[in-house]
Amino acid sequence: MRAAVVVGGVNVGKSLLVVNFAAYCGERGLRFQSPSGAAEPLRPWSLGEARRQLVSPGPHAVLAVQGVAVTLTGRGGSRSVRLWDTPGLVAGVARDPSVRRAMADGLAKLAEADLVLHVVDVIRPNCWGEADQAIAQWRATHTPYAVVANQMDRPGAREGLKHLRRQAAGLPVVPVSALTQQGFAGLRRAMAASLPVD
Ligand SMILES: Nc1nc2c(ncn2[C@@H]2O[C@H](COP(=O)(O)OP(=O)(O)OP(=O)(O)O)[C@@H](O)[C@H]2O)c(=O)[nH]1
Ligand SMILES: [Mg+2]
Repeated sequence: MRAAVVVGGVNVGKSLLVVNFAAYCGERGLRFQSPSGAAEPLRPWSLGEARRQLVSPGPHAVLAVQGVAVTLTGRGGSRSVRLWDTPGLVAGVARDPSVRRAMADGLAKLAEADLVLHVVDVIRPNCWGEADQAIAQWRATHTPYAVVANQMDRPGAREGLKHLRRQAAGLPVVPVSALTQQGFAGLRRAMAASLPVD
């Protein structure tokens, strides 16, 4: 199974994207797996439970790297892929040792990605920060890669998207809202174009 690693800054909407995109792909019970392959929890979460456990308005609510399997159906056949949610990355060295360890786990998973989905919050001023530039420089060259411009449902998103496109010039940008699922069809097409059929 291929690995699509969802990465980006703190609180940009990575976890909500993973849960709601899995729902969009037709998944109803989400069984997350750790990088070691252990299923955590043993029973699948409902979509509501997954959102309660993983999505939070505060930073670094979840420090675990965990993935959920989805099937992308489309023209040409279906593709099985595991979507990996990772802890938010910050520029510099985080003070909290558990955050440092979590970021290292996320970077290790990112190094193994078959596809990188780099999530950015378009509403934030300077949404393309130092950590984002570092991720793009490292992973956009040899691996299928897309910037996922999130939070497109919020006021000011169009201007934010224009700014992001200027900052991330030359990189593919897919606008979405992880909350309303707008843009998910385009995201699924971009993912399918980068991954082989089963
Ligand atoms: N309006 C709106 N809110 C969003 C969107 N995506 C995420 N949010 C909200 O933003 C907050 C952070 O979402 P998370 O999915 O927890 O963000 P994250 O990137 O996983 O955060 P960390 O794991 O802490 O780095 C939550 O309150 C979400 O409900 C979006 O597209 N639109
Ligand atoms: Mg998260």
